[in-house]
Amino acid sequence: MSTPFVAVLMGSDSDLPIMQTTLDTLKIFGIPFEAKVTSAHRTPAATHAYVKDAEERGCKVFVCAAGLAAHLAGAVAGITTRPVIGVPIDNGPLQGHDALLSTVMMPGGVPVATVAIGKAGAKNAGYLAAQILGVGSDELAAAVKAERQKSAEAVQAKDAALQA
Ligand code: RP5
Repeated sequence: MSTPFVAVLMGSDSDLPIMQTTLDTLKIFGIPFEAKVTSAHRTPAATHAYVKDAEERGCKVFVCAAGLAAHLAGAVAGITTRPVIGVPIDNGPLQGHDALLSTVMMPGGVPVATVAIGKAGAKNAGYLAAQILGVGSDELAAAVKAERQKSAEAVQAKDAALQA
């Protein structure tokens, strides 16, 4: 039986400094992942082949990051019916607004769960993948809840420091 994993695709290695946040988040939850540079525009055939192969090997969720005319998430969503999370990258002259619209404005029936532009979105892509997989895993769902609790406690500690 294949091991379930998350595939994290990025259109260029220039996306990695932001997408490292997704990889780090998946590591926190102990979720196996593959990271791959593949482009909807520059390597379309390789992207298609990877997605089909990853699906067969047990990929349960695809996270796709791209900047500029960001078509990677949409192209992947057209190949697979597994959940696709899109991360718009802010590395161009339009500060990621171009990537946001290119990622989010999918035609009906081919969804991309689009998160925020940049680092917050990259972090949320990891959380969202964990929450999707957590539907079938009590252990993972509990780990997500525990991280949320830690985050709440960090906010409360900052407030307590302010009040002191
Ligand atoms: C997109 O074009 C990539 O995802 C990247 O965000 C952007 C620029 O790519 P490079 O020119 O840095 O390789 O396809």
